[in-house]
Amino acid sequence: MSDKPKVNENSKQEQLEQFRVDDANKKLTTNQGLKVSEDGLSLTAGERGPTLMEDFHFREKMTHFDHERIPERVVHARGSAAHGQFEVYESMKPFTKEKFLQDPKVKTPVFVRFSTVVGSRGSADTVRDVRGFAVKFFTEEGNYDLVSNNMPVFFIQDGIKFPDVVHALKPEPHNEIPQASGAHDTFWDFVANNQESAHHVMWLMSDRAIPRSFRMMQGFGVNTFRFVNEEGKSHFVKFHWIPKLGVHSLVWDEAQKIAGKDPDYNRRDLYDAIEMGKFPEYELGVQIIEEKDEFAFDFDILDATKIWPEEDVPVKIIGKLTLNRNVDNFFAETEQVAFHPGHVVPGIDFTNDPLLQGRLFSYLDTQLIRLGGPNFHEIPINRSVCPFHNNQRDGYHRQTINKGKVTYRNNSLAANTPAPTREEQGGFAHYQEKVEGSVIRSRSASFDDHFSQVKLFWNSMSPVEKQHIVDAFSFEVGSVKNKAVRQQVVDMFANVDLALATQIAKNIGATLPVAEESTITKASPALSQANTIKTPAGRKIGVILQNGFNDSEVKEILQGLNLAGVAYETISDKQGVVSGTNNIDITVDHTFSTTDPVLYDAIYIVGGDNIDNTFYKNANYFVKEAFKHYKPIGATHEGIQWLEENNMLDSPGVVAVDNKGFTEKFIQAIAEHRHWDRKVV
Ligand code: HDE
Repeated sequence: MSDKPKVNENSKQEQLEQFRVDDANKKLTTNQGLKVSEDGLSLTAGERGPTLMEDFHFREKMTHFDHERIPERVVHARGSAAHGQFEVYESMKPFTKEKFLQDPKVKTPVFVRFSTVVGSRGSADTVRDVRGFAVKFFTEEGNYDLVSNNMPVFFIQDGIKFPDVVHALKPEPHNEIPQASGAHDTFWDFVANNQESAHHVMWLMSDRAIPRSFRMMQGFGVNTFRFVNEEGKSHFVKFHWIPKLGVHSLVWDEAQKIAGKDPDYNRRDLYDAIEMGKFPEYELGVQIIEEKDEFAFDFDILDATKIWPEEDVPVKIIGKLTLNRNVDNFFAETEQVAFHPGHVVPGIDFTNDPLLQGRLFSYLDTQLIRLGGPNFHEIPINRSVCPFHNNQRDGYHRQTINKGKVTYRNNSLAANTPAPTREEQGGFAHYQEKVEGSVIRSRSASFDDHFSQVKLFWNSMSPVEKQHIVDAFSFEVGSVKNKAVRQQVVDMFANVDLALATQIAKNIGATLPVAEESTITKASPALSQANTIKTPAGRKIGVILQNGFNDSEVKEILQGLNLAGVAYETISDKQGVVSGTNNIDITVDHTFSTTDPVLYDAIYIVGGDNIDNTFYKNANYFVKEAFKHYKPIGATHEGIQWLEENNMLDSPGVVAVDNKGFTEKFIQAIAEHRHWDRKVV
């Protein structure tokens, strides 16, 4: 590889291309390249005799299989990833010298992995949990990892408590129950005894914890970083990813059902969207605080349990991330990718945020055990697109064949190379922050307020969001067996809002809390999903139809939906095709038994002229579930009659008209996502 890299959006794909292998239509060989004459019978002494040791093909095949698994990630084990690119809208030169943030013409290749945190690799996608949003930028100066979550705060303030919170949250150790859920004693015991967790817990009880799609959730860098410019001037910075499709969630009943009906719901959604060419997009936003304003806020800007309210520190949109290619091999790419907040490039640096400092140790360490040694940077997905040279050698699975005999510095045999690069010439040099202090295990009092911003969050929620939070607490804390823990949680959240805590107490049979009402009235509208982007694009609807449907009308409606970016699947009682009144055939994607209403954002009920009782009953189930989950329902012809029978016709989000205006009205209803003002009994 040349030492003068030219990175463009294809650089990573070109690099990966040399590692991609297509085994189809090839001869079967051993790993040594030997062609094999038989693959289904082991070598035995006689037709009914024992297997022989010399069967190297059997031994190689079985041994490789026996070693297929690697340890799953200790957290964020379940994930899905995609390739893409990042472009900056305008030069960020005044703030940072990061090369990939200078020139709008530069498209930087990226690899992004989304994840849940608590569950094992095979757990369901739609559990109540934080979502990871880790982005690896392959820049010309090396890899930069922005390892984010879909919630802007964290449970703890200091990295040293991470093993504690994760132990408490993971399935309980004596019986490994429950999987991928915080609804158990140890988690809430941790919460009640670590009150700094209040803010994050509130986010976890909110709709953010059950995102509709990875394409419809925000990402937050959580920790406070630094931008450093050419002049060496530093600004504090927080990162935000904002999805172009808006921020949308499932409802709890739906999330639980999807966990059974399609545990791969979010993974499939991401994969399918990219296969269909509906590339997910997110804008990158930054909040910037000048060094002189470090102490200008009523919270500590280095405290990861705090947000910087957007109304006080505006989010500046600076670029766009597009995911445009699925992985070819899940293990090689998604499983083996190794993120680390310490993978930085010149222009970005750390702060003394004590959570970040803890992370800087953990991520490198965890890769050593998970990926089997110190050479994980050589795994194709992890390789930087610029060259790397140093005196590190050997170790498990080393692939580079370093030439020469000099593996040390200082040396004269290789003219003292590989040589460091001075900062002015592009070498990374840590920001020269002045630090002083006694060696101490103690935290500044500026980290002590654990409730004001939780109240800010609560105040910012819409009535529906508030109700969902109460319901979530009632389910989660209600699942705790230990009554004392339940009571402690109620008393803890009385510090946030008395009405909230009282409602939880009533629902879970705890003693009503006694506390002074918080006096904080401030709200941050940016926190509410009610204020998010509303677009029909990216949604998937189920179309229920049967032979004898009005085909020309349906075709037109489906085309209209397609143009608005809405994907659809057709559902009937049998596989094959359904024929319309003018003999136009439509392929059936699903029968009532291979899909479920919870898997769609909306239902369009068309009907047909051969509706028997079973079809009617199945279709009714789809409509009723969609109705209950506040989803848009569209109906024409027979469909209208069915809605009438169910008393749904005049409800918000139900579009039932036999005329030209249908498509437009239905699209508007779909864009709304959910119709909360609907009366659901
Ligand atoms: Fe992580 N985290 N984390 N984390 N984290 C890991 O690294 C850790 C934190 C996040 O898709 C691990 O490779 C500590 C905050 C994501 O591969 C591990 C602390 C945020 C991913 C680790 C935190 C994150 C991880 C496990 C507190 C949001 C998945 C496997 C000091 C900004 C990356 C691995 C992927 C993964 C440690 C807190 C995000 C153990 C010690 C805050 C998205 O190293």
